[in-house]
Amino acid sequence: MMRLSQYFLPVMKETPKEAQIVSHRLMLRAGMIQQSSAGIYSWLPLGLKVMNKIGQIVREEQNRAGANEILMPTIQPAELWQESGRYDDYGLEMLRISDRHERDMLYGPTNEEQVTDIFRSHVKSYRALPLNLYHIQWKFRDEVRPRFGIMRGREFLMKDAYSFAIDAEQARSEYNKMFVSYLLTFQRLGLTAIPMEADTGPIGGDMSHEFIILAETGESEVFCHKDWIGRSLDAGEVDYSRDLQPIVDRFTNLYAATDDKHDPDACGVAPQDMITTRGIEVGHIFYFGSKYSEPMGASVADASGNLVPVHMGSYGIGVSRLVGGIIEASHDDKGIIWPEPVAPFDVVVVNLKPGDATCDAIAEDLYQRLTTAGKDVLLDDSDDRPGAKMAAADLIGIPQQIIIGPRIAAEGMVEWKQRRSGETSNISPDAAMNALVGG
Ligand code: 5CA
Repeated sequence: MMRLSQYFLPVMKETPKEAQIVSHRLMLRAGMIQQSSAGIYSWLPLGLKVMNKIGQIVREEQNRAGANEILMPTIQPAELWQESGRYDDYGLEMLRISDRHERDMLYGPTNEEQVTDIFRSHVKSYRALPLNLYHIQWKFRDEVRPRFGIMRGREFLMKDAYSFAIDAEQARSEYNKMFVSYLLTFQRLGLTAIPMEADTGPIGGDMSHEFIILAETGESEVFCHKDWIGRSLDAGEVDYSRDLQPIVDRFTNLYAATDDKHDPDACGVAPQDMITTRGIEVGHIFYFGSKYSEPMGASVADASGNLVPVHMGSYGIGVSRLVGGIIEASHDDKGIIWPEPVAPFDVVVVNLKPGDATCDAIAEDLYQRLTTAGKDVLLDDSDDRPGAKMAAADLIGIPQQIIIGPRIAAEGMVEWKQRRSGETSNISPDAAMNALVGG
């Protein structure tokens, strides 16, 4: 619950010139973020609230899949990366720093080494496996071309999970758990994210999928079968204690590929069935066996007592990128349209004429009643012009609006507007309670 008069929501009327894509423009206009330097942003209350909601959904689905939440530092010692051999390989994308004792440190671009160090300190037997550790933490990558606001930032929030398994078969089953949990996570966020076979880049390994949402402004060109549209997985069908391979097969049998993997001759999809568009990578999962465990000595005793390096995988979700990705997938010419699960508020009550006794009474009453009924409500009690207030309500994309102007208030009515459909109707405050809360 929040009163706009007490909320820091620096909405902009003009379209910012520096923003090339719609999500960046809308995030700036809706007062969600502010640039600090290239690719580095402050998160303002509205932006932070949405990002936290996304983070919480990601967390719930990771926990459901059996992963353990931890929190590793942003600053890591260079030694760990020298052990794995990546200190030199990672190149200019890694921000290297030294502390007052001139020890080499770095701002983590990812955490394979750090988590392998935690693992090897504690786990000595196959009995503790499989194990999956994850965190939601800031990363820094000194991208050559940071752009599109928080979509390709230098500092960004990532969920990264790391699985440890005794052999390739157990590793595959860990991979499958994350694969399926990603399908459910993105679905809860109101997105269709399509898993596509992918290159592994600096993370390495030989099995990998990118999860991509379709959007014209995406950075990668993608090709997928038209039957992908509207596909979903029923959460009730997922039991993490069982073999998930049939579900994974179902979601990998239908063709989808990024341009670096696409082969028009071998894809087996008729041209009229193929969608060619662009996409945003919101998640990426990897299986890389013993790439880190071997050089770093992360071995455990197997059932016959032999020491074997563990099989690892890592699984990323771009939590801050998703804020922009969701806007790319859900907006109109008036502004953002938040899917309900990530909306910063459930309802905005717009009092068009604060100071008018009737408007004030109805607005305050609905604000209290909706809040008591468990809704997160923003009350626009500001002194702006009515037109500006209605435009701001559309811009910030809260799913339900209750608009209270002096004319209809005098008749004891309010206007109920649904942001997505644009449908409006004049109803009594009691009917509004019914419509928004039910019962
Ligand atoms: N260690 C692995 C998995 S945990 C890893 O780092 N994978 S990644 O490089 O593919 O990144 C995971 C996700 O972070 C990507 O899918 C993307 O959604 C997000 N991401 C990567 N780079 C950026 C960036 N510069 N700005 C915003 N999000 C990014």
